[in-house]
Amino acid sequence: MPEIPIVVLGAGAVGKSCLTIQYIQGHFVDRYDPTIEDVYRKPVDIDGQQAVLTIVDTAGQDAFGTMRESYMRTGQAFVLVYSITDSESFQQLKRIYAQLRRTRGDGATIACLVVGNKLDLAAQRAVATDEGQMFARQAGAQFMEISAKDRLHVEDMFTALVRLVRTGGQAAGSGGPANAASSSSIGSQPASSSTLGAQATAAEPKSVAAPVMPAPQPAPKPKPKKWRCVMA
Ligand SMILES: Nc1nc2c(ncn2[C@@H]2O[C@H](COP(=O)(O)OP(=O)(O)O)[C@@H](O)[C@H]2O)c(=O)[nH]1
Ligand SMILES: [Mg+2]
Repeated sequence: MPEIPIVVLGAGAVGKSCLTIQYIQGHFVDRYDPTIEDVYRKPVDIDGQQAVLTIVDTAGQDAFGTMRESYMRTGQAFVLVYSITDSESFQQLKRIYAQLRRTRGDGATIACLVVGNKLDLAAQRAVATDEGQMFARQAGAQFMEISAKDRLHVEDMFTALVRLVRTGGQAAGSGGPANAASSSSIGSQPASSSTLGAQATAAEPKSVAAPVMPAPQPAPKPKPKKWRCVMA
């Protein structure tokens, strides 16, 4: 079964752990140790094709450290999260994205979703939907606003990401959920030819299935203090 390594990136306290746990375990955790870096494995069947998602919920104060860069290198798809109630988290996400761009190479297509979390706190909104959308467009990414707390669009988000990977990182038509607060499907950067290679998709390979990343490199992985692998 093809494995899809997904990395959840973003500033601290934007809800990376909550949205990941909500997706994997189906409940909202009010408090979660901000230093824990978890890896979850979840078998999924999306559009009749099976895959195993390996989701890294990144953590730590070392925002631009070696761990993060190593995940940026080996991930196949990225969830770029900010909180709609925290404009600093939006600015920080832009910096994280810039690092991702540098790490993957300027011409490379990156399968990523820009996600504004905490939509249930819209009354405390500090980042306008338009701003998130504009950033996503510049990044060639799809955009969604979600609530990890209310499980709003959490499932849709991972489904959209898997579809993005299967179409080679290009946003496929109007693939986003119909009722998402907003979703733009852009992503028209050409796949760099050097990234073309074998992507382990299930049966019925579509005509264009340009993989999104070079083969994972055997980066030395210093283990964070707390690290667990959780089977869904
Ligand atoms: N209201 C609301 N709070 C959230 C949501 N997602 C996360 N939180 C809260 O935000 C804080 C940080 O969440 P966490 O997942 O630990 O953030 P992380 O550091 O990005 O992993 C916690 O207090 C959560 O309860 C959400 O969708 N809505
Ligand atoms: Mg966390």
